[in-house]
Amino acid sequence: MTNNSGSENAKLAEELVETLLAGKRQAANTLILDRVKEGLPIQTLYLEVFQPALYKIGMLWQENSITVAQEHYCTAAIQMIMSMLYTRIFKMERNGKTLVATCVGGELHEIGIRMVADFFEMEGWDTYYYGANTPIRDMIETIRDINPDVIAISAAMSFNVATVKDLIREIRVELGEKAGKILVGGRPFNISKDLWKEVDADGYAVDASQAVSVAGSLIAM
Ligand code: B12
Repeated sequence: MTNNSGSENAKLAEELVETLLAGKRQAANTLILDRVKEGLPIQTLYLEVFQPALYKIGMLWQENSITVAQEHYCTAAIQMIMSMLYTRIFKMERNGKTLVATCVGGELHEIGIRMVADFFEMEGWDTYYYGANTPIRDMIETIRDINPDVIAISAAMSFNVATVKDLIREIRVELGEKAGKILVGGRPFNISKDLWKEVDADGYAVDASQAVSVAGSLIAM
């Protein structure tokens, strides 16, 4: 199994962005799937290729070098390529642990929490991924039904941090001790390192890889 070096992965991320900005999503698909067939681990692909590629796209968009339409095209294409990987992601042996993963209501950035859910899935967890913009009421009912070991909550926009806090408060009020451990993450939590404590979470992780290890320590406590 080959595991590309950091610089090779950075080059691949750049090539992916260039290919997508040239409007060639089929070529981008081949570029990535070929590397995966050659042995590039999906975890490395996510964190060292897709994540930096998306951050780059965000920067280009922020500085008006690309249009909103180009950003949407690139984002949709990366999600399409991610979808091609599930036959590999779902193959792992189960470990009996369950994760619920969601964005809060109003939060439309869903790829980060999707990566988090996929990392847990690849470690053998049964994952329930709800994506963007999930209302508090529905999440409470879902968590009650599923009774997960860990609840992963994501916000990319700082204006959604208050909703993270509301959701956690409701989980604690309604489910008390029975609620699983609550992990938060996303851009505002990466910028302000103690913010997770202010929203009354049990833990925080900087990325999808660290999320799995922090969850492991939380449920061992
Ligand atoms: C794609 C994108 C969108 C898409 C999202 C589509 C989708 N289906 O997800 C759309 C077009 C909807 C969008 C909308 C907006 N966006 Co936007 N978007 C992005 C972009 C380019 C990529 C996001 C992404 O997928 N990143 C890659 C993932 C993998 O990274 P990540 O989210 O950080 O996740 C990792 C970690 O944070 C962590 N993590 C994340 N969640 C969790 C949860 C837990 C529990 C744990 C442990 C860890 C964890 O693990 C993840 C994997 O390692 C970013 C650029 C950026 N820097 O991210 C801008 C960005 C986030 N957006 C931005 C903005 C401004 C907006 C809008 C306000 C634009 C507008 N004017 O409408 C809206 C807000 C929408 C809303 N209400 O949520 C800004 C935010 C700036 C700021 N100061 O906060 C950014 C940074 C772009 C920029 N440089 O200006 N956006």
